[in-house]
Amino acid sequence: MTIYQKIKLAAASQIAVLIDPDKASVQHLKQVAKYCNNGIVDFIFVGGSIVSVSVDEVVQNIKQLTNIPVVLFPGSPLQISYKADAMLFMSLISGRNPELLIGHHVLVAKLLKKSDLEVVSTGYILIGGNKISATEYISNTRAIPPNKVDVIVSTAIAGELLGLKLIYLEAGSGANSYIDAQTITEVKNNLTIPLIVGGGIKNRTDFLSVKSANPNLIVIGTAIEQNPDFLSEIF
Ligand code: 1GP
Repeated sequence: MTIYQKIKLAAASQIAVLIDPDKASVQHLKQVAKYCNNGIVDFIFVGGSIVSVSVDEVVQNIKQLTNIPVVLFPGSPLQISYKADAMLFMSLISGRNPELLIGHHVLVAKLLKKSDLEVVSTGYILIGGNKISATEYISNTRAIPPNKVDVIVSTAIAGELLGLKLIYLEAGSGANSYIDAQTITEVKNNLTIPLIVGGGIKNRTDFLSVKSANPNLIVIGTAIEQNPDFLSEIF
């Protein structure tokens, strides 16, 4: 089964832990791997806005600790590792920065085409309130305001119609608020492709709220960075 099929076919929301390569000490990875190996975590995502270590090495370290799929969630083309199982090939469709809509993709297209990496085209939609997230700043784009549900839904539909295979609703890493269940449901009801949701999940209540909308995959980063046992607390 491909990674894409695994994301698409699960009946209930699956969980991905986002590993920021700069914060991926072996000790932290070991703590996270414990939850990967007992079936609580379905995927490990690897990526960040700014990275100062080798993503390749981080992926290799993860691979030594667990067999669950490692999916690249690259903040830039510098974060590609052919040791990963798949890569989200993200187009930042909430923004109007051509480099992040198609430019960076052109630079690495030939390399990806001849690699064995499973490449999953993903419409990345950044939703944000008053606080400017690192993603918003670095990408030089504006997030869609959370109350503009019609714009969020229309953007997701446009992504599907353009042929993208996944939609990722992103509140931003460490965001004050996660994406509300009603918005997720509205988007989900308008899509036939799988939906990933992440950003700002800080406690069990936040997690259960996102889960109630049943997206295909829920991504958690910061809360697990701060406390790997968060994973045992949310169920
Ligand atoms: C960020 O969606 C992910 O890209 C996870 O966000 O770090 O807030 O969990 P958090």
